[in-house]
Amino acid sequence: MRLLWSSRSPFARKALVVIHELGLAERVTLDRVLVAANTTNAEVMQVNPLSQIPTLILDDGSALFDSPVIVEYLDSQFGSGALVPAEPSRRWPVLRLQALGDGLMALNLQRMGERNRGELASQPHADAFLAKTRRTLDALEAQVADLEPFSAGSIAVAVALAHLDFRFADDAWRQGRPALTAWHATMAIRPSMTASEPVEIY
Ligand SMILES: N[C@@H](CCC(=O)N[C@@H](CS)C(=O)NCC(=O)O)C(=O)O
Repeated sequence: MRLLWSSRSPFARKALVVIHELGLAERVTLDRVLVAANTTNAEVMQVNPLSQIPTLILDDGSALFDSPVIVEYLDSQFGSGALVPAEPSRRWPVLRLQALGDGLMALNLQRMGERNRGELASQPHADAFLAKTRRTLDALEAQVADLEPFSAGSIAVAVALAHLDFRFADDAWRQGRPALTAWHATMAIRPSMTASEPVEIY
């Protein structure tokens, strides 16, 4: 399998963490690609018309995206189904948590986009993105018990928090959120997380 990926993409990191957790690192080739919201990548678009990463190319040449689809595919094919449980009482909380983590990552990317617009940046957008980020962090602090057991949801949240450190260290998201801070510290030392640290190469 091939993963179209970048070391600075949080969504791609989510897929990569799952690849490591499932012991698949030897079976997946990482293909570094450059994507951005304000351009297109012809190579990526051949298999994913959205020009987004992560995109997983299977051995038969077909492609899977986006990250929740890749995570569930890998877990169902190569894992025990524990990351995305089938049983409804576990499944919906996990998917909801994954949506929260993914949403936080998306907010980070939107904030970066706004920051990069320089003088054209919209203050209302920047303010709203930040307010949504803070509210999401407070919600996670209040429901930190729901981050266990380990799942696609907890992976998404851990990666999103690490991406905040990577791109918005000045936010100091740990301040006033001791439970989330302690939980993230235990996640950050997992081998799958240390093997996939973000790096500022595309
Ligand atoms: N919902 C998608 C979001 C993926 C996404 O936004 N990836 C970013 C990189 S972190 C990307 O491909 N951006 C380029 C673009 O949107 O054109 C997922 O979960 O995989």
